[in-house]
Formats: sequence, C-alpha cells, structure tokens
Amino acid sequence: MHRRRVFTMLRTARRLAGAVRPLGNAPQVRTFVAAKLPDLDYDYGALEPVVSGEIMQLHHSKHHNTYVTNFNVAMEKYSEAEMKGDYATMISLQGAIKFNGGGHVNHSIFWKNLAPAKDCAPPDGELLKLIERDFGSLAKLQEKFSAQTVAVQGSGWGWLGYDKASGSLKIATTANQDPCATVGLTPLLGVDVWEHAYYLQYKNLRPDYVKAVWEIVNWKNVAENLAAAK
Ligand code: MN3
Repeated sequence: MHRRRVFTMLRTARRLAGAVRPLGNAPQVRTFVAAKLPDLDYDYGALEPVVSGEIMQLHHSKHHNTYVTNFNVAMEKYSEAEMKGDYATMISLQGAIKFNGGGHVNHSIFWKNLAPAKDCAPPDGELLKLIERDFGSLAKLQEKFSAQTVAVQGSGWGWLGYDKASGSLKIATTANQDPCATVGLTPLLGVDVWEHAYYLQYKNLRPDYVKAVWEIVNWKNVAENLAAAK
C-alpha cells in the first residue's frame, strides 16, 4: 500500500476515535429508562371465578412488582459497570437482568392477554385464518397449547408466538422467566404456569388451571399483537 494512503487512513482512524472520546473530564451521565409496574385494565376480582382476586392481587402487586424492582436495581448496576468498562460485573449481572427483566416483560404481556370472561369473544379475522391454517382449528390449537404448557417442568410459560421467518403461528414453552423472544418468536399469547399463578386456588391441578384460562383469553389483544408482529 502507498505510504501516503496509509498515513491518511491512520489520520482518519485517529479522528474517528477522538469523536467518541468523552469531552474533557466531564462526567458521562447515562441512565436507562426504568421499568414500571403497569396498571391492569380490570379489577383484581374481575377474572373470577377463573382466577381469584387474591391470586391476582398477589401476582400483580407483589410478584410482578418484585421483578420490576429487581430489574431496575440490576440495570442501575449494569449502567454503572458499563460506564467504568467493568465487563466482569456486566457479565455477572446478566442472570438477574434476564430473570427479572423477563418477569417484567412476560407479565406485562400476560395481563393484557387476559380479560373478564364476559368481555371475551372467540378469535376472528386474520388471527382465526392463521389458527385454522396452522393448527386446523381453535380447539386443536388449545389442545396442543394446553398439553405442552401443562408439561412445563417446574416454573415457566406457555406461548403462542408468531414466527416471522415462516409467517406462521407456533406454540412454544420457556423455563423460568425466559421471554418468548428467546425461542425466536414474537409473543402473541402467554400463559404463566408458575405455581404462584394458580396454586392458592387450583393446588396441584395445573391442567385444570390451564383449561380454565381459555375462558379469559382476550383474543382481541392476541389479534393486536399479531398485527403488530407482522
Ligand atoms: Mn407470574
């Protein structure tokens, strides 16, 4: 390579590096947008008898709220570590970010997926068309979804997701608070099968809880999620 050209390249590289250096010794102020516990669109008791008001209150105001609090704490620490270039700390925080951030993301979807039974109507339009194409019928989707979700070992979630690559609907499960996106799908409908979601009411009978949840699935919200995913 010509010497003059190498010199020009070095000068350009130095200029670019200078552009991202902080100005003087001014402190860098960097904050992340703190997560907030979302309000529910219905009262705690509005999903009865499928899910009791007691479960809803604990689930939203205690469990979900704790994920939000712990996610924000982990993200504050992450931001500080990031500014210091403390990569080891950044890596050590990733478990807490995934778990608590996943808890926040998943429950935020879940609350919107549900509605009082009197306000729920079966899916129609584009959503119904895709359900029938990809599963045969709504009943078959529900059967397959329920079987896989009931079979989650320990704590986790059942999902109906949209697969952008194939343009189709897919059923998946995730462990713990892993979000649906970790299996490559855009979440349309999630069902929480952590024991805190049903145990006070259904005890060990997770299949009864999952079967009953279909009565309070807000298909209108699922259709909105599909429209946004496409
Ligand atoms: Mn939960």
